[in-house]
Amino acid sequence: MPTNVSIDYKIAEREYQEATTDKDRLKALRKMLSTAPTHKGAEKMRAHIRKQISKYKDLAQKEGKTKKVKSLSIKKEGAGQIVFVGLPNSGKSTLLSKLSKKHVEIADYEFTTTEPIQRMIPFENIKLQGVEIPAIYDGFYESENGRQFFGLIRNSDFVIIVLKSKDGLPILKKEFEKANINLNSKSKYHEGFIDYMPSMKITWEDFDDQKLINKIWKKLDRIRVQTRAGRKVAEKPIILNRRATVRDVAKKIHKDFIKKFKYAKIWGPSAKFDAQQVGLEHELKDNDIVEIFIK
Ligand SMILES: Nc1nc2c(ncn2[C@@H]2O[C@H](COP(=O)(O)OP(=O)(O)OP(=O)(O)O)[C@@H](O)[C@H]2O)c(=O)[nH]1
Ligand SMILES: [Mg+2]
Repeated sequence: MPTNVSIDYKIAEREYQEATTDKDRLKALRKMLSTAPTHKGAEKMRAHIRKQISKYKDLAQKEGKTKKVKSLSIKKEGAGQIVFVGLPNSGKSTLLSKLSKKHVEIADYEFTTTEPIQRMIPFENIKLQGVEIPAIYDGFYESENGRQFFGLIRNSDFVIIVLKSKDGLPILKKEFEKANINLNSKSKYHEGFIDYMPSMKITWEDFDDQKLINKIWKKLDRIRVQTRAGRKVAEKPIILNRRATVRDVAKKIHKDFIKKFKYAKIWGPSAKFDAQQVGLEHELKDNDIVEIFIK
């Protein structure tokens, strides 16, 4: 996939990913085609867009005749949004209920959960947002809300694949491929038509593992940092991406803090000793405490 695409193309591509109706998808795809690179190396890419256009042309016509789809989105909250996906009756609700310690409807028949449900999962001094996605099956992507549910997954920070047995994997793989989501990535990024996302497979034997949330948090690729002013340490940590620096903390507190920055003092895993003085480029670690001094 050629990467030297124009800004206009990137904007059109974003519009395509965020579109919630086939009509909007079609509009965005046409924009993508008109702004795509014209050189020979991009021929495959243009052919792919053309193919998508003809597909959505059909779908958009059908959509016009049926009722409008309702919005099934869930607002992001907490230190990271984790989605639970799996086949029907694979134990998604059971796991979400265990981790959140809250009630979730569980039943021994299939398709108990028909719309996304969220429960906050407490972990030490933070909360993660757990979201159960209705069961995935052969043909899920093409189903009424399939693309919208995949939109939710795409927008999340981490995917947990809940498995009763490994037999379920081929179906899941096929549906995720249709949605252009690759789950074999260490971090989340987007390239060409594909969304790369971090994920983790969980089977029923792992359910009682108290270390599970810890493991999920580590794989989320984020860190939490508490700020300090004088003797007071803020209770609620700031959530940052892994490899974040003091500069990122300063930026989050106040936009003037970078200009006025004198030095910072740090405590915790990234500090050589308590109250070590560091500059803006110092890389932080999970559970650090930072105090910023300004001019
Ligand atoms: N033996 C055993 N049964 C389990 C375990 N976890 C879940 N179950 C059972 O598996 C069934 C499925 O549970 P749910 O949690 O509702 O599954 P789900 O994936 O949310 O199902 P849908 O929402 O219908 O897609 C229930 O009957 C649970 O009691 C487990 O660790 N061991
Ligand atoms: Mg369920």
